Amino acid sequence: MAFSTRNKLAAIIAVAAMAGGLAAVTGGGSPAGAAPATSTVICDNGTVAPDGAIEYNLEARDGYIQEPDGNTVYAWSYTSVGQPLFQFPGPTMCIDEGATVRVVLTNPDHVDNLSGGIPAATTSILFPGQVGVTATGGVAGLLTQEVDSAVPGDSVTYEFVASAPGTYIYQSGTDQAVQVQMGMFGGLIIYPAVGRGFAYDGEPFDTTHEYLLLFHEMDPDLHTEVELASRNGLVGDAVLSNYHPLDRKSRYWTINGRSFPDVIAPNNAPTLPTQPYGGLVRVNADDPTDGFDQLPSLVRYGNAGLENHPFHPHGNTLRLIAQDGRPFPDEIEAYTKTVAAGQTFDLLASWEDVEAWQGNGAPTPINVPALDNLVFKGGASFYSGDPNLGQKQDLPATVTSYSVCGEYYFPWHSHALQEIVNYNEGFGGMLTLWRVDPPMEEVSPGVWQPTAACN
Ligand SMILES: [Cu+2]
Repeated sequence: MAFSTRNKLAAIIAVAAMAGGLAAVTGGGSPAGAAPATSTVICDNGTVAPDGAIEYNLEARDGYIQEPDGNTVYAWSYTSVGQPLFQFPGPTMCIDEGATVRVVLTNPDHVDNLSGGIPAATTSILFPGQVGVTATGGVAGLLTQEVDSAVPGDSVTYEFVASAPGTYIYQSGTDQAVQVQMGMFGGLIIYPAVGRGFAYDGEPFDTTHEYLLLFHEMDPDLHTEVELASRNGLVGDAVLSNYHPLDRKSRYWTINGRSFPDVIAPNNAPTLPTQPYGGLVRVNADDPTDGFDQLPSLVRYGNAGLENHPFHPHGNTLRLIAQDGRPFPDEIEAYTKTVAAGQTFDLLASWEDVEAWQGNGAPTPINVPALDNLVFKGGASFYSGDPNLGQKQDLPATVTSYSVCGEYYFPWHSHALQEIVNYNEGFGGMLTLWRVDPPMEEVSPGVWQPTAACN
């Protein structure tokens, strides 16, 4: 039980600490007060080709992304053909085990800074972890077949059978120190044959709470060099002639292409038109006495960057079930996991409501700091005013609480603390929150729904 009391204190400390950071950094996205309900993974299921293959038509594109400090960064990525806007990172491919996957990559004519193709000479896609990938068309590159921008209409077709369920990334296989940093990566999820409610065989999760967190970092100086070269009409290898990967100094660290606090804005936030994927993690607390078996949330990590990132939640440990799309024989209690460049992890996140913190049980002895001693820097807080889950109390009139229904918020971030900044200003960068909502409610016999006030 000491465990739970510590958690509760951690929640209070966490919200007090985070309030200042949010107030100090105004982002392109809306802070959590906008009830970011829609941060679950957005699946691109592709289209079914006449031969039954699941087909994706992707093109290399350039465009701009926003950083919370007001900077914009020129970037490259993969975008579905026909999609009007550039997107960063590329679409998340969701595939069922056993499916044949066919990805056709093109690089349209580069239109100077108007979101056309990328001005690199060649580009490509690698599918790490997939077995028997074939690549046809284009020109032979070092690692795979590449689209040649000198050949109008050139394309490469990659094909493989989705044989191993799990979490993967896909990324450029061409001049990777440049192209992957420029943003040419995306997520790939293969669901097991038993169904999309399972991470792996025998690992069920709450399908309304599935999250993909893709890590990446950028040196904007290098992006600017590439942008200026393309604006000056340089194409192909000339674009990269002033690009020195060994001089790289990262300034922005992102989750799903966004830096905190933009990370916690909802999916498809209109203020972040080219960065559609949110990164807030949500969990419904499990009340062990209520008769409802709350399944855990599934959180998928993928590191598409060049640096390793030690990543951890506050408030509770996680259950690590797989690495690089390969399940462990037994789950492992996990706290800080260093996610190496190119690596993926699958973790289950849950919250045991062991003391009926939603206010229905006996009061828990806990010393809550007096309100005067809680820091409401900038007048903003994630604290509800009440330590019990699902309860709210009045806060000082000068304080705006982002708490919707008395839910808890905890940081979940890179513990390389120089990475939770936006160009040296904290809090920012590779940081998200997780939000613990009260247990589900039985609205009629056998029918369980999230607490209405939390939606
Ligand atoms: Cu921490």
